[in-house]
Amino acid sequence: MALLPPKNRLWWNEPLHRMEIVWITIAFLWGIAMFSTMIWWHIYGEQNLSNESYRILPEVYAERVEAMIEEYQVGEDEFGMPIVRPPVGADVYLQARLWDWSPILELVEGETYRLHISSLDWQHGFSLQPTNINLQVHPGYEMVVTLTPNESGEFGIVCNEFCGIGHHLMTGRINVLDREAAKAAGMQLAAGE
Ligand SMILES: [Cu+2]
Repeated sequence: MALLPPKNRLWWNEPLHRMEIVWITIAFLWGIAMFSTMIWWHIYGEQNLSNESYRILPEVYAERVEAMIEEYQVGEDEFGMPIVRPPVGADVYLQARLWDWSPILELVEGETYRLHISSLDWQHGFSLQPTNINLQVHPGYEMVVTLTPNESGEFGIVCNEFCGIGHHLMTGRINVLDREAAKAAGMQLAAGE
């Protein structure tokens, strides 16, 4: 009867039943195996990003985004969102806020960038489609991802962290130029052919 305390109060002095020690051993080894899988998958799964994160004030982050837009803007889309073409290898800044991703970055296939992502106001979720790269984006912290686009085209960004009434409208874009187009546009490329 479980309502009353057991007769023998010092249950930890009781010898373990063989079956019990077998199950404890199995559970322990399984736990170790599952834990090792996380490390193994991080290295060989090619899925988890090795990103860095730093503290930054939203105002300071906004200034860096503004400065980059001012320096490298090449146009704007039909909604007035600036299109920015930073030099290859640069630190590039993407800003999340209620409810847009700013600016539209134009990167070059095969070139490596440090992509900074942060939020000015609230928690958002960076989800790059169709490659399915996902990051949580918080105000006060910037995520830095070292990224080398391996195919050209237009990539969509959606917010995948519910952030209010305009959440479903919170989309953005990264354009990846192919190397020929970038050269034709007069860009200086760094990576070898
Ligand atoms: Cu959002």
